[in-house]
Amino acid sequence: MCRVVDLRQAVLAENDASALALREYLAAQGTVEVNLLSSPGSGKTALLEGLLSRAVAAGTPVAAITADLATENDARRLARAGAPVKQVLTDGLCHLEAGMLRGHLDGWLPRETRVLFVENVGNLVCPASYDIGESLRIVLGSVTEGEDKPLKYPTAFGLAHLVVITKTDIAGAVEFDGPAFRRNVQQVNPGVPVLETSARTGAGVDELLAFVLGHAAGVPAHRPLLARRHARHAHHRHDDGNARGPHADGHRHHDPGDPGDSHSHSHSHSHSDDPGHSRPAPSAVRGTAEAP
Ligand SMILES: Nc1nc2c(ncn2[C@@H]2O[C@H](COP(=O)(O)OP(=O)(O)OP(=O)(O)O)[C@@H](O)[C@H]2O)c(=O)[nH]1
Ligand SMILES: [Mg+2]
Repeated sequence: MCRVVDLRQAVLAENDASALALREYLAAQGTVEVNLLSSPGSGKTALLEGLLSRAVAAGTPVAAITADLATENDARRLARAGAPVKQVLTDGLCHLEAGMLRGHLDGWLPRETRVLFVENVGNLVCPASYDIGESLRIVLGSVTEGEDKPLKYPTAFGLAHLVVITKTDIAGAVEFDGPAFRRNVQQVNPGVPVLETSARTGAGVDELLAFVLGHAAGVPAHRPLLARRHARHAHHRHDDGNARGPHADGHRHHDPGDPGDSHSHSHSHSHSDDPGHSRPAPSAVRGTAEAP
């Protein structure tokens, strides 16, 4: 048992190191990565199609990577938007890892890309523990999945910077209880913003894009991540012995060095294997979301 735990920690630590390198690589060229997580069929690709086509129409340089165990279906759908798109096949793996993603970006990702959207493998369990170099993690829950999913998958929903309710056009037909879903989200992730969307009608898609671009605008083109992280570790550091990986205890970590971060240090502790924790200050992101 101990060996299994040790092995898992080693895998996550290796991934964290790759995520740190990837984040720095992206930061150096001014690209912000957005990780989209949800269970299969929640509407990641449909929503991403809407986001990409709006961004392309506005002249914003965006790109997308979509990961699946099999088929290139999603890449074909996304390519219709006119942005650079790449399909990653994970060879049976139920999540993306930072090193794997990096290998697909090298030589492909256009340098001018401002936002790189990454559609993770449809799964609410495995991908939740893997930092893939993102600065914004968006977790989707569709109205057809039930209001209790945030409680059943607290790691996934608990580590989101933004939760998006999808397929609201059919909420009535499935008697989706929005307030209950929102309560459950807040239980595992207090204060996280929640947006409602429908890829079918387009409702909420402009707001979602504005949220993402508002976040990107707050991330400088080049961030001296290592220097900041070392300073933070000198400030507070301990090893909580968590065998479940980064953020698996459901807390979010905001980055005191991020621009717009004017609120006090609100989380209770930090991990010693911190590379996944350069995510934006939730309050800074929230402020963007609530802007009219
Ligand atoms: N009514 C309705 N259907 C939707 C909406 N978004 C997606 N769908 C449908 O839901 C199904 C799954 O959508 P996808 O976009 O493929 O979902 P996904 O999360 O990308 O799925 P995986 O990549 O397999 O995990 C498709 O049949 C879509 O047409 C929506 O806003 N409203
Ligand atoms: Mg998809």
